Amino acid sequence: MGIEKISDDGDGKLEYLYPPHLLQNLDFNKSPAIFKPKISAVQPGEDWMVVRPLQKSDYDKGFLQLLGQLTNVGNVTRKQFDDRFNQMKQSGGYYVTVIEDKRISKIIGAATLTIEQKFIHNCSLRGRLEDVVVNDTYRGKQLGKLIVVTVSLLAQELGCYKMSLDCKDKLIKFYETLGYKLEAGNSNAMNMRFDAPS
Ligand code: 16G
Repeated sequence: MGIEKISDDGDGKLEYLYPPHLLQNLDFNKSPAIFKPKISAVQPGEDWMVVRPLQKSDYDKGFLQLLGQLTNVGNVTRKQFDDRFNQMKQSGGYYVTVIEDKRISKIIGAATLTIEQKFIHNCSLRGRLEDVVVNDTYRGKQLGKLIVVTVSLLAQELGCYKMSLDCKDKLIKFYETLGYKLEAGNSNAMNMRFDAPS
């Protein structure tokens, strides 16, 4: 037998961004999303798939390349990635969540929950759904639904009074099936861009 290296994490590459147990007890029956067949964060439908918090080793598993299917990522070095990971972990409120295809050690889906601390609503919390992306060669496996419902239930579990997102117009119908609503008189996302127009 070869030497098992999996538990050797001297350089922290397997460290999670947030405690993975937070994903263990999410109640998928609370979501209006319909899964056919039924899947969840703990049982994503294939034994080669896992839903888990981001790890530093995901730099080598195509995480940034996957984000590149959403928008411009730039040339992020390993040091920049590790520094940002550490900053997110230290400040708290960042729940970058991924789906890995363990057969090939590749990240095939991702979504982020960020949490804002508020004074309003009795010092409540507001969740934001960010950077949702799924590798489209895995079509038909309900991965988009799975990752969005996972972080949305996590927001509820962590005490957010609401969860918000902005998205391309063509995705509105998709998000509506998962419980997101355009609120009458309050359905505009507005941006002021400080980066160069792409
Ligand atoms: C979408 C994403 C947002 C992401 C942005 C990037 C969702 C729900 N929304 O709006 O999180 O940051 O695209 O686009 O995933 P940008 O590079 O034009 O800002």
